[in-house]
Amino acid sequence: MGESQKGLLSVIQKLKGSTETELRIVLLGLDNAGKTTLLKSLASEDVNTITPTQGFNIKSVASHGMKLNVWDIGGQRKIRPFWKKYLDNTDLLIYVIDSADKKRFEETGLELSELTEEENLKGVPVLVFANKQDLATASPASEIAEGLNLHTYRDREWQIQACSAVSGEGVQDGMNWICNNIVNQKKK
Ligand SMILES: Nc1nc2c(ncn2[C@@H]2O[C@H](COP(=O)(O)OP(=O)(O)O)[C@@H](O)[C@H]2O)c(=O)[nH]1
Ligand SMILES: [Mg+2]
Repeated sequence: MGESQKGLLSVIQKLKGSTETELRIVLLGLDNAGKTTLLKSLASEDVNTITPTQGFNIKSVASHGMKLNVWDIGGQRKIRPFWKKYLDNTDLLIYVIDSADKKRFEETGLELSELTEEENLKGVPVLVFANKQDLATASPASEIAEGLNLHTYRDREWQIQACSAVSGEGVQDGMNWICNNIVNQKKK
């Protein structure tokens, strides 16, 4: 895993250098997609849990001008109005998919397309992690991209990255994309 063990967010922080701007990331996906596993490999520092009264848990990492919020979406339509405010001023959406859970591809695709229509996520770049690639039953990232109609997303930068949050494979590549496309853009 190398660098990822130090926490990939701290690597981004270094690359980000002394820029004053805060980088706000939300990490979303259906339950069981692998978000918590991914978060642990990304963040070396303590993860806090916020429990807003509306009854959903947000894992949050904040340090050195970097803020990362993580929670499960799906089955939460009724409480959407409550979590919307946690999407404010988002610089990057990381969307995690269980590549081996074909039964839920349609559901996760719907959630993603609804998310991209949220007012406060307009034009926000999306990094999709096609997670659990270590499983023999995983669909390749290219198939998932097609199923999600990512090629129709013309109003923002997007990238799909095959990965395994468990082995760490591919995670660094996704973070490199963030560094090259988001952090450097923001510096300009
Ligand atoms: N094989 C495999 N299992 C994974 C991977 N990432 C997560 N998991 C497993 O999937 C389950 C759900 O992971 P979790 O991080 O809790 O998902 P969350 O609900 O999105 O936070 C756990 O049993 C993880 O160990 C992966 O890359 N490969
Ligand atoms: Mg979780």
